[in-house]
Amino acid sequence: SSVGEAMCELPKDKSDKVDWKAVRADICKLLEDDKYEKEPPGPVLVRLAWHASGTYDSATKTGGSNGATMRFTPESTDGANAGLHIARNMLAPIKDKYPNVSLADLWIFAGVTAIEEMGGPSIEFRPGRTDAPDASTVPPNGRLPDADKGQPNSTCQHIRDIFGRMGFNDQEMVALSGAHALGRCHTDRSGYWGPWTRAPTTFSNEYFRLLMEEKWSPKKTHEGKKWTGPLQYEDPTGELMMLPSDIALIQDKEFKRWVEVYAKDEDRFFKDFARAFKKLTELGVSFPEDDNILVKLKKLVLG
Ligand code: HIF
Repeated sequence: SSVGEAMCELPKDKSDKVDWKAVRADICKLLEDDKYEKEPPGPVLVRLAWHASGTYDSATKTGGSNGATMRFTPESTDGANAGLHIARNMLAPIKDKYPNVSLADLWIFAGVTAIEEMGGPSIEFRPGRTDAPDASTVPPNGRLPDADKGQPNSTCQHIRDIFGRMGFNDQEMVALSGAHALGRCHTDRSGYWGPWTRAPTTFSNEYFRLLMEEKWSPKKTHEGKKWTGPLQYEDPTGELMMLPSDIALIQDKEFKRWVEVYAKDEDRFFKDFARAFKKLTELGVSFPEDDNILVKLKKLVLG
């Protein structure tokens, strides 16, 4: 019957044949590689997973992590993605070793693994993303957030516009923001400088505690000279930083309410973050296991 034929033609999900434990072990090896002692790869891998996902537009159902479209222009040249070729190149040998893993899955799996290995919550990972064969589904540039858009009065609006487009509410936006406990800004990538916390390879609620407890003022100098970069904030030691979009979270009553919650309750932060990050990285992805319900139903009916 035609139904029977359709069943035979169902695409075989290659990710079924992947030894994900082995892939994970190779990602862990990369995270600990002495070659990157000065700046461990964890944070930039998290940024890759987020930027691959953060192009999603719920109105047109375009963008998102499916497709691994950041391999193609114009997405690879979006200013917001500066420096992410470093993360993509780090993962290339792992892709070569496991040809059945899509790059789209690998970028997300690496980010999720990095969060867990840096002490964060475990985040449920589902494989099933496929790689777009060409640039025809690349989203337009400009969908990722700007750290200083709308200064000084409508930075919060910009954050709500961008993350609202993906389908997030205020609480989820603040929960996600805690990932800035990780990593740092690079003057040759974004123009900003410095880390948010003193433990940039430890996932914790430190970002929220620093936002609440430190006095943040506009950065004026850098290494004894006048700071000529974009507006950013620094703590009294000048060693830590916040972007205007980070400071916006304590300038808005609704956002600040959640900053306070997460500063006080790390378990709550971990729980909410894990859920929001999974949602972020699954935007626009349809998983074979969703289809499997139909396959099972058909089998049940047809025997
Ligand atoms: Fe980032 N983010 N982010 N970010 N981000 C940078 C670095 C990291 C924004 C701007 C920047 C999120 C939201 C926003 C990480 C993870 C997440 C940098 C510095 C900028 C400018 C890049 C560089 O110079 O290397 C803005 C405006 C955001 C919206 C408000 C997410 C929540 C916090 C979604 C998220 O998960 C990580 C990790 C890094 C560190 C990368 C590194 O190489 O160390």
